[in-house]
Amino acid sequence: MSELASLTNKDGVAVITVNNPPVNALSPGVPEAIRAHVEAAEQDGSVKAVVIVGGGRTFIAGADIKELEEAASGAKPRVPKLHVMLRAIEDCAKPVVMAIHGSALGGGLEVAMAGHYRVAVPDAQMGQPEVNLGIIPGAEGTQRLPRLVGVPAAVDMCVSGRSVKAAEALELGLIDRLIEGDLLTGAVAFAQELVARGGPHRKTRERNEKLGTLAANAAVFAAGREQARKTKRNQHAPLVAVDALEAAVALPFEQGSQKEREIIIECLGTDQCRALIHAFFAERAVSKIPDVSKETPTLPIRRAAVVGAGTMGGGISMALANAGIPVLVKETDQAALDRGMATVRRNYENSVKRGRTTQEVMNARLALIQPQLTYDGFETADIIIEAVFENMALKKQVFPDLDRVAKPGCVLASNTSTLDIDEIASTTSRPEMVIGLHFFSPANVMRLVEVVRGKASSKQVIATGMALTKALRKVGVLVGNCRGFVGNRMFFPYMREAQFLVEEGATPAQVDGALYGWGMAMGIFAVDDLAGIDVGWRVKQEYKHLEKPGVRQPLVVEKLVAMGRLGQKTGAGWYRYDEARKAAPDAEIEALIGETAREAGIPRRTITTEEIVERSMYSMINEGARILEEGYALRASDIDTVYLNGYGFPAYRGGPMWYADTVGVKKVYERVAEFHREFGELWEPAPLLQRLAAEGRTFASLDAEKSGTESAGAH
Ligand code: 3H9
Repeated sequence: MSELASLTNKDGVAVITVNNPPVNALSPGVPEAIRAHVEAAEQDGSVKAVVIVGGGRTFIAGADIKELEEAASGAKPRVPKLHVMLRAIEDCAKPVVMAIHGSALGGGLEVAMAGHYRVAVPDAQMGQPEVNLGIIPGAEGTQRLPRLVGVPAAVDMCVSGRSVKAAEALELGLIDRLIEGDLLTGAVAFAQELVARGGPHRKTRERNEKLGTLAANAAVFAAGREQARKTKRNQHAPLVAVDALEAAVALPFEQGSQKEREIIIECLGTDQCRALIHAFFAERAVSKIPDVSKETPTLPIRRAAVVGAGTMGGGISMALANAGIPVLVKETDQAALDRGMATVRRNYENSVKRGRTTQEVMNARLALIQPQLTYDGFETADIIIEAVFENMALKKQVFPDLDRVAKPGCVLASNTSTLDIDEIASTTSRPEMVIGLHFFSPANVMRLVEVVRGKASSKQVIATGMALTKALRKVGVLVGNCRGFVGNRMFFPYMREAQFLVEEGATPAQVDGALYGWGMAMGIFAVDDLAGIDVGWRVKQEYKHLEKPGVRQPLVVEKLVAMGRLGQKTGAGWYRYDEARKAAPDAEIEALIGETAREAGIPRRTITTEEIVERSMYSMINEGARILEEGYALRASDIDTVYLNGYGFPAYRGGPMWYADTVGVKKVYERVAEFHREFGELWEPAPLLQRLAAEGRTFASLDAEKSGTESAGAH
């Protein structure tokens, strides 16, 4: 029989083990193999019960997303059909017990729910995360889940995509028993108890007692749709997941399943689904670095040190402590150190208040962070992360000190967001040990870390930086050493256009409203106010010497800095803020913008939402194309991953480069060329954008073509 699942007999219990590493996805052949073994077990007189278990690290992580990708792209219009296998399991005359460890997600949970019983180890996770891929559960999950856990919990799980741990699953009725010891032994024992107890063994599809009526559930469905609109803004799948769940209540099982199938097929045809599947694989592609193989040995990071206890230093220390890594934090004066530690403590206290962590965990984490004013103990650190002000002169003072105190083999990382990592490395005797680790604020929360490769950074140091981001449960993206790296280099033109747009007649609230409505997590002016207007301003000063005379520069920001309107922290920036830091448009700013434009002779006009979105997105994409061509990002999909995890770009649009493909590279190029004619040299089309447009190609095709052949920042 197929190797994708094996069958053994354990004291009268048939054990079917799924073997499709790494995550036992239901790839072609797997459902067939499971079904064949179930049918064989049913026929075998020596078998009294069946246990289905996942081989390796997990139960079943779902349908094969590669297959879904093919269906969504139209390459293979076949939606995986798991129903025949599910029916064989559920109709088996002998009790079928699902033994769950690791993850039972999507199709994995759907398989589990077709069994008559489920047992799980305490850290097993179960969920229907399909909405994160722009689809709904498509193998009767929307029909069986409410039958097991009730309608409200099923709506919550299918709309949010969140998974539940075994203890919650037990409470909900999703599983029947927790197994504390060896899973297989416990599952077989449970199956034998069932045999001794005798039937009937209920089919999930026939369990209607938790469904209730449409009328009784009307408020639940309304709340589910509201939850979808709020938490999955602009997204289609979470809303229609509620339709499918409604069908479970309104219709008999067969018809409800049919409705579910129609909905998933419709979802698979959407841009949102294609974009979200792209985002899934893009995030996993970042660890594939052509010249730094997975086998590259990494340096163990057991102890860390951070220089600077400001917003970034404090957040980075928390991220390290959260991963169980003890960290020394150094500041130059006691007041700054106390301020930094007070913020760290407050952040943890807030997490406890919100129920995200416990007092015990908070205490343990705080105990891992040691504040100090000296470099004492830095010689024991495996990595030192510098997080001082974004100023080259300052960094050049710090790194020689680090070089002096660090042990050989210690990684020296800078959290710079824009500065030249090679210049920083040149102040040490060991540039091969230096890399950038650009965390995003708040560093204890944001997933993105740009791992900046200097020209001398060793492969081992790069592999260590990437491994550390994984250990911190973050997404590390390798980028080359150019001004602003990937994220901020693209953010500069995005910010520039936003400021030009207000000078030409839009208001900050109008620009932000257009971007938020389009899907960005926040408007760009709101972001600038949150980060501090002086932060971007200081960076601009570092590069002032590179500005070309005669080329237009934003004019208002300089005035804001001079007025001390630095954003939320000063109560005013692009907006005015109340005590609760709630933003309101400010007539004073609008007058200042108008006056500045008049003085500079910039004609004011009505700006449309479409123009705001196009100038914002296309300025980013044009710069992204340059970055790609110059080799500072390995793949277009890496650029997307940066934007999805660090800049609040909506995942259902796939990232800036994927969005360009969705709009059509030719169309984007043509608009960029028009803006070039209208606004001048800042809009000069990137040669790569022009070439792809001429050849009728996409950024995705470029990734596919060059996969495995180039390296970020190789030059
Ligand atoms: C679904 O089930 C629809 C159904 O309703 C039926 C419809 C008809 N397929 O994440 P990792 C690969 S939708 C294919 O690094 P971890 C992944 O690309 C699905 N491949 O591991 C990577 O490959 P590579 C619902 C998959 O330990 C490797 O496995 N299910 C799949 O950090 C390791 O992955 C989900 O959405 C898959 N289903 O995390 C769950 N899953 O090494 C998606 C993973 O070549 N998966 N791969 O880069 C996950 O959330 C995580 O992978 C998991 C493990 C938590 C399971």
